[in-house]
Amino acid sequence: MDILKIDTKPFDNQKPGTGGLRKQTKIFMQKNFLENFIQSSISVRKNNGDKIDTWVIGGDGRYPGIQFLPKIIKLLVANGVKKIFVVGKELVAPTPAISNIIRKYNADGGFILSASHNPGGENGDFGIKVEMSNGGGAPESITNAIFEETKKIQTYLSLDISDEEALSLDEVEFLDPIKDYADLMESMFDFPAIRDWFRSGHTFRFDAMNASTGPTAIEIFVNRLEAKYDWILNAKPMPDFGGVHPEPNPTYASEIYDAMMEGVADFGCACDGDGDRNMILGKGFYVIPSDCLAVMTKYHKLIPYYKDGLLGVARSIPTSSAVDKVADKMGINVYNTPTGWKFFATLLDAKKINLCGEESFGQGGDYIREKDGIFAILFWLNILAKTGKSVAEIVKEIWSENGRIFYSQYSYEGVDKEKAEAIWEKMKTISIDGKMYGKFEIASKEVFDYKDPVTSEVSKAQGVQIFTTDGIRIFFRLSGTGTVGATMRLYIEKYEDNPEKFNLSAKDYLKDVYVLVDEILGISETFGPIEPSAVN
Ligand code: G16
Repeated sequence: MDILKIDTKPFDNQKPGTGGLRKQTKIFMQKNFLENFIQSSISVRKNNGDKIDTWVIGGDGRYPGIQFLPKIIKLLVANGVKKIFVVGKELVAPTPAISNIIRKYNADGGFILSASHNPGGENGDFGIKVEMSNGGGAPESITNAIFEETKKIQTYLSLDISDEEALSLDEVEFLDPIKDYADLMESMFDFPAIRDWFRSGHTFRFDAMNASTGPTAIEIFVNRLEAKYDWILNAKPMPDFGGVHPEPNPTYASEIYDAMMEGVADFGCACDGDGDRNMILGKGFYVIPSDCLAVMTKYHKLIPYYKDGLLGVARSIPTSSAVDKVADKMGINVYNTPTGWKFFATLLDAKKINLCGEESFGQGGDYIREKDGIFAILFWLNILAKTGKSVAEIVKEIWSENGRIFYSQYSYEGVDKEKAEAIWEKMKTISIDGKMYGKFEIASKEVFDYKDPVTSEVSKAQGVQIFTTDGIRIFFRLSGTGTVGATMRLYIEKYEDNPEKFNLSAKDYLKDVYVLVDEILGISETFGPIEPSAVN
């Protein structure tokens, strides 16, 4: 087979964000855009002296992943990769199942063709998650090096064969990851207890949002746990997710959210495009992801996999401190990391933690290095089955034991980039300690820099944190996963110990804080009258 050296020109917009490179699909369709990024990623691993013998390619099935597949195969083989595992029929598999394959087959790395929770299709987004041999996203040292490489790339390698021939190369093996992943889940959770919970008449709904988790959900929930087939909604993966925005939160997963608020089932849940995010719902009750992590921590010993206890837990810094209250009481260490699952990986690898989670609808553990929607759902089913309590009872019990952390995460998506960046720059440098905003006094404001406790790698300016004298915490950062303009993310929390207030909605309880944030950041002043596009 002849190796081709193909001339190309650098693109200046290939900086990976929070979870890989994400762009509008039409940007990815530009000539050589994909090849440049893949070649740059491989070159960085080669230049590091890393082995690149075995590689995994997976994806959430979004357009045009399957068309990109032969191009990636040719590029990898031309660069010396000897074995390529292609995961999932039509390249459809949840990210956690792909992470599992990378680990199981000792691959040296992988590419996941997914823009996660972003909409798909020709007018949606596409992305590439760059995976390491531990089955997790590349750390910043690697993604920064990839970005540098993309700025100077002049050639990429390929093979002088057709796309069809590429798919049948000896180096290529197609794998169905569902059985491996379902077996893994069955080994971790109490499936007989969950089956009994279903058999005793409890009801369930899972919304796959026309994305990658449908077939895996049918195998696990229906075939192995005896849930009814019609409890699995939108289970057929589609390349454009049928036009839905596959993000499991009350704003975008409103079909299941509204049905659960009307009490359609005892337990409801949803996963995002690539199956690493989840939303948890009880009958008429929505569980915020921060509280999910607190619940998992409290009940971890009910899970066979965690019966010997937790080594530690971690949360990203914008996540609420609900888990800290639970973990403190149980004598479990809590680590705070920046946003981005890759920051948990070093703690997991070093066995400092074995459970972690984020406000952005994700939890996971040490068995893989990606967050995992179905894992979180099974965790809940296991808890419901073993305690016999309802979702609302479980969460409210934690509030009455520890006080409730009222929490809200809201976003201004796709706003003017320059204006959003100006607010970010202002917030990093502004000095407001001691300043009054109406009834609120600012106690302190700090820029959050992170030093990885394992590698000592420093990641600067991961957000701005503001505390008021009466205990409000505000966190602000720019999203690293949006593809149009900029997305400003805001996170607010306040601790409350008066049980009479526990049943208030977070939106009502925090209504003055939304106004305070607007004033401190100057959001309306900058953008004019503006409402956040997603409030969770
Ligand atoms: C990715 C990361 C998550 C992170 C999220 C934040 O998730 O893996 O760890 O919390 O991005 O997104 P943003 O920067 O927009 O706030 P995913 O599910 O998009 O791959």
